[in-house]
Amino acid sequence: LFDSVELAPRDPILGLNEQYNADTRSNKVNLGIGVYCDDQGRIPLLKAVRQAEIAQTEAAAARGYLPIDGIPGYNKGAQTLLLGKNSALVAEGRVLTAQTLGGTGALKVGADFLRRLLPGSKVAISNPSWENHRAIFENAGFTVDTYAYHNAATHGLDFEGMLAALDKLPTQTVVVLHACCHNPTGVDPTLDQWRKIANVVKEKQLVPFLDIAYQGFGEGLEEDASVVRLFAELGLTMLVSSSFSKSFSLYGERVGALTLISASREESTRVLSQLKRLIRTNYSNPPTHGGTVVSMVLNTPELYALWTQELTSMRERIRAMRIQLVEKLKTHGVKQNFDFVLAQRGMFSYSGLTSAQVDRLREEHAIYAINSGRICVAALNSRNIDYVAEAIAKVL
Ligand code: PLP
Ligand code: TYF
Repeated sequence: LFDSVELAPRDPILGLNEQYNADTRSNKVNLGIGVYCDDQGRIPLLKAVRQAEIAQTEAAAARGYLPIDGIPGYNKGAQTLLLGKNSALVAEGRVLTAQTLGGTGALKVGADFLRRLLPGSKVAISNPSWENHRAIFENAGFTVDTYAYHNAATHGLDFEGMLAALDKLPTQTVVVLHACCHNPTGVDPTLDQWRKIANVVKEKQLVPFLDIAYQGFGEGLEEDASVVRLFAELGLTMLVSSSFSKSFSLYGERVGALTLISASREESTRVLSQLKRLIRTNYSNPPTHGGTVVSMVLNTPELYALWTQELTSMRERIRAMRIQLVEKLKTHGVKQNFDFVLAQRGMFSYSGLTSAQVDRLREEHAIYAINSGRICVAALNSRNIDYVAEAIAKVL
């Protein structure tokens, strides 16, 4: 039966992670996968999460099936994070949310839904983008093209190129946009640039699919939702995939949400019924644990306050690492200007390192980065940053 099955290529990021885990060198550093580590190099268990988990364990609640679209308080919490406390759209019943298996699950459910709705449409993702974007939409049956995004020469945004590319897309093309903390580059448009992007999306009748996997890691929870709110204010109907994997440090719990903004309450009802049908025939309903924890944190004022403090600490630690990396590269004699690292946001930096330099970092220094030159700044800490800066200086 399985004779003809070919070996599939590994996911470039998860594959590199396996290679890192198998490396026996004691000085190894993993700047590959996008995971936030604290200054001790560990994935933190947030205090707010721990408190919610203790309360949940003490409550010894039964584990019945959740509704197909998940926990109502969770979905409400996800909507509030995106659109704010007093959203008119929410009040009008135009916003619908389903708890999903991570941000990946949200993208997948959204992709399957759109494929049925728009069989003639293509998808456009940024060049470059998170590798899984292409894979998810292709796997759902779409042809995936790219729009210009990163300018390697300036280490910034190719804004003119991006606008021109979006302007050329056929009507009803699905455009995947990173709402903040672009993965892999760390380069985000300014709010003013986003206004122009949103106008093109509206004029050209493109279908925006905003991906927000790092809310709170850019400028703050509210600030990082600005792009979603900007699109919403323009009256655009759209899809949004949220991931709480990073912001709650709950990677393995698969906590995400798919939110759709429709034209009316009545339309929302029809759309949600179709989403539920897709989910039912896929994984039936989401798991209880992570969703319950996130819902408790989002809906309990004290836990919410604690969580936002912890999220702020994570964001500020990454920022401090960016500053130190740039300083230490200078200390180690690097002449190139790395100040662009300070302008990037979120967990990642497109460092400008070549594939050959990344290979040398791994082979000679046990430092793992993505071949594109992407490094995870959130994996730097006070113990490894000198070593990393020195090694980068050596391979440059
Ligand atoms: N979207 C982007 C841009 C990401 O970087 C990630 C990272 O994992 C995801 C979506 C998926 O998130 P999750 O791990 O919650 O599936
Ligand atoms: O980009 C990253 O490193 C994270 C983690 O298939 C990730 O988003 C990477 C690859 C993948 C799933 C998650």
